[in-house]
Amino acid sequence: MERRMNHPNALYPVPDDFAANARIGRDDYARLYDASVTDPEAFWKQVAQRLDWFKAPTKIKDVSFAVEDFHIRWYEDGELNASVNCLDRHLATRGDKTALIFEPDHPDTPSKRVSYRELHARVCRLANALRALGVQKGDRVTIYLPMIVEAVVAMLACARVGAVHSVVFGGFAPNSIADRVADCGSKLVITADEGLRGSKKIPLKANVDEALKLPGTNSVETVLVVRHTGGAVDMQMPRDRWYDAVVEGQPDTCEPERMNAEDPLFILYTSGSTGKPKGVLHTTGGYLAYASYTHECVFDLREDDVYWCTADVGWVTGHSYIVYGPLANGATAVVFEGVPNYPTVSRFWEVIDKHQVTLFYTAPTAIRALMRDGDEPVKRTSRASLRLLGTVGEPINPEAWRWYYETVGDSRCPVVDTWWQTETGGILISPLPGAIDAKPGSATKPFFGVQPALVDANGAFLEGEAEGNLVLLDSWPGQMRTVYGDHQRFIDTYFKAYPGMYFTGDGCRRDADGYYWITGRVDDVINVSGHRIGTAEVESALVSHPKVAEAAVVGFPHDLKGQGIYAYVTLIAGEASSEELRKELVAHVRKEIGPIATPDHLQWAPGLPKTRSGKIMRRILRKIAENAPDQLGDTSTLADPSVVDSLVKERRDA
Ligand code: 6R9
Repeated sequence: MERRMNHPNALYPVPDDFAANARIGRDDYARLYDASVTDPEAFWKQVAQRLDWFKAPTKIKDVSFAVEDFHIRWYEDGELNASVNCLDRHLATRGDKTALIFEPDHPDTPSKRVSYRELHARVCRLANALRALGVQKGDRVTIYLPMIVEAVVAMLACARVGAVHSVVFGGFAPNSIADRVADCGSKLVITADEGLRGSKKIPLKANVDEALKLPGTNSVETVLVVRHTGGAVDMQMPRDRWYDAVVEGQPDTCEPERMNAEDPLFILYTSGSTGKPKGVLHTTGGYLAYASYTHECVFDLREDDVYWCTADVGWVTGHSYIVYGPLANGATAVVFEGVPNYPTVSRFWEVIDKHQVTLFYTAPTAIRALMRDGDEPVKRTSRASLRLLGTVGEPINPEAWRWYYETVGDSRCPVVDTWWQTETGGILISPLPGAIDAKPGSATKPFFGVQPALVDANGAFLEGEAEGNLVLLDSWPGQMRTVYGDHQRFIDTYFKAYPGMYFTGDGCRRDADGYYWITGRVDDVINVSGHRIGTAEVESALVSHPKVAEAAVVGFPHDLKGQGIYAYVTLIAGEASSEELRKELVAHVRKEIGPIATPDHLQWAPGLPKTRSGKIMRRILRKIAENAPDQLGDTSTLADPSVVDSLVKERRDA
């Protein structure tokens, strides 16, 4: 954290030429923000007009965060279809415009352009095939695909027939797929033979096969398999069907389902501080209006922009800012299958030149990794097409921000540091690039309608310059509506800590200019390279190993990943620690959850620091992991203080 404070007030003003032509200019922000919070009904009614409705909403907002009368409804009498908004309505004016540019893993493989007309036809063919396979409005469909055009087609085809998609990131292991399939009772899974990332093959279909052997997954009737690499897979008949065979011969038009604004659009699983990942549920009208409106304002979208968000569709950023936001806006979006450092560390910048990308949106972890290789791999490319840069997923340290701004953007392009969450559906705190001067490391100011506040541990409001827990005082249309299958958990997780407010789980500082600086999670969620991992998930994976008696997992500062995973493991009596066992346990976690949960450090712990009531004191474990034993704080409530001394000693000697 210290590094962020280097130049706390360095201001990067909006470039004049950018401000002059921006959608939201310098004078607009205060006026529109004011309007959005004084009369939200009128404001969001106006915003809803950007969508095509079968039936326009007359009821705009009906929200109560009070636990006893809890409800969140936006546009509740409106009717629309998300795929119609992303496709059909563009056909008359943008039919031949490129909707997607597919850039494959290897640069020698040809890229492909898909027009709005072609994307519409492909979505309709798959939607017809889904209906023919018995998928109906309200059914759940799991999508486990690489970053290929079919991933976008699959999401929109679900939306067309009113099926609720649940995209599972390709980096998750069979157990994690099975948990997610079982939790929502998916009827159908769409996958591919294999994925490709940096020339490495990912056995997607084999992972699905493993997952569907696990208990709780009987709901799955059909598995559609996209032929992508051509790698060999086992096809289990009649369950498994080739994607190309089922879409073959289907009509290229398809009657869209009429959805109520509050009908579910998708479920996306995300990690919380306790238990299994939660199925975050987003609905149709509010989500789509919010994703498209924020995409237009924050990226200052123009008709001829080429927009590239490097996220994976397995995360919310891919949902809102590769698929729904950009396509609802009729934009041209790049879909990139590969990784930033393959075949070389210039890949991002080469792709920007190749496709003349104007708007580029990536994660701080990628920026930090590429920054390590110096300026030359960037400077040997042109990047003249760029006009705006964005970041998302974790706090960006000012050094990385400045390198991004100066080296990647040649000090020409505004940087938007966008803070938001799976739960929020879209960006909540971010500069508007033509209106708000940037400060490296700050997400700056709230978007329209968003009312952030800081509270202390007791829920008392902190005014002015302050640091505390970040809460939101009122709803916005893109807010999640429930945890799938467990509405009480939704209320308990987000609305109980500070009654009447949404608790984000993030810590935050507000400076004298009213700028917000997100400091990171204050709960037991670790943010590894922008991916959320619950400490409880890693702990339960560890204790599922027969030799492990107990485990405690914390985050610690990591130069590249932002945070790394630090695991303390107590073995069952009689088991001896060894380097081999350490490797085995790390591999076990990868197998149970997936590579993204790989522990960076695993320390043997003869005992864990606990209170007399048996609660593990994570605060102490975090300090030991940080190698800051002088900052352990109060240890007087420990049942056995000597446990700490031995952990500290072992950490120091490691
Ligand atoms: C969109 C996304 C959400 C958590 C969030 C916060 C962190 C995201 C950030 C940021 C600082 C930013 N986070 N963007 N922290 N500055 N610009 O990442 O969703 O995967 O649900 O993660 O990520 O801690 O609470 P998700």
